[in-house]
Amino acid sequence: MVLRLYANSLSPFVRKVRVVLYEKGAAFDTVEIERGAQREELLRVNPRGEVPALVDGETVVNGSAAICDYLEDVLPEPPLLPAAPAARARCRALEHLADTQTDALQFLSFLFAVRRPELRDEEPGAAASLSAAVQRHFAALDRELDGREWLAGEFSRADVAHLPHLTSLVYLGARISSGCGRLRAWVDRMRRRPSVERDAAQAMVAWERARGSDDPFFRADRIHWRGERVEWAVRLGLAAWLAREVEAGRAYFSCDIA
Ligand SMILES: N[C@@H](CCC(=O)N[C@@H](CS)C(=O)NCC(=O)O)C(=O)O
Repeated sequence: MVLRLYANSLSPFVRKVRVVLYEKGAAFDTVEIERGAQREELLRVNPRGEVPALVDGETVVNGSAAICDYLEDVLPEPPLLPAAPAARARCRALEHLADTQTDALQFLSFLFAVRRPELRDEEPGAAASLSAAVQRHFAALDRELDGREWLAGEFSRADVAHLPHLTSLVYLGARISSGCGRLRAWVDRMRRRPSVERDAAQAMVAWERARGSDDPFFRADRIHWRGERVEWAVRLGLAAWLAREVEAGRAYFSCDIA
C-alpha cells in the first residue's frame, strides 16, 4: 500500500512529515494542495482544512505529530524517536516546542514580511518585539544544543520539526548571531542531510509557484490562526488589529467540532 500525503510544500508541518518519510525511505505519493479551490478536496480528508494529512488505505491520520507517530509504528527503521525514556520525553517536548512556539514566531515573521507587509509601518513596536523574541528563541535553542550534536542527543524528530521553521526565519531575514555557534553548526549539519536538501528544493519550487499564483492555498486575505499564533499576536500588542481581522473575515480558525 502506497502512502498518500496531502501536502503544501510551503507548510513547515508538511516539510517535517516529508523529511521523516525521506529519512525512512518510504514509498508515498503526494496530493499537492496549492490552490484555494482545492480546499474542499482537503476538507474531505481533514475537517480542520489543514495540511499535512496522511492516508494509508482506510486509515487517515491528521496533524504532523500524530502522522509521525503513525510512521514510527508502521516504519520503525530508522527510528526517529530515541529509545531511552528520558531522551524520548525530551524529543517529544522539543517537537512540541517547534510545533507551537517556533511555529508562532515563524508564522508572525511571515505575516510581517509577506502577507501583511503594511503592518511593519503600522505596528513598528510589534515588529521590533518580534525580532527580539526570535533572537531570544535562537539563543534558547542554542543552549539546548550545549554538549549535543542533535537536539535530543541522537538525530530525531525534534531536529526535523525545527529545521523548516528555522530556515524560513533565516530566509525571511532573521540572523543567527555568532553568539549562537552551536545552533549555526546544527543548521549546517541539518542542511547537509539528503532528506532535508530534497525537501528544501521542493519548498523553493512551491514558493516560486505560490508567488505567481492567482489562487494560492495560503491566501493573504484569509489567514489561518490558532493557539500560540494568537497568543503571540496578543503578546506583541496586536490584539486590537487581530480583532479587526476577525471582524472583516480575514482570519480563519480550524475547528475539530462543527
Ligand atoms: N497541528 C497541525 C498544524 C498544521 C497546520 O497549521 N497547517 C497549516 C499550514 S502550516 C494549514 O494547513 N493551514 C490551513 C490554511 O492556512 O488555510 C500539524 O501539526 O500538522
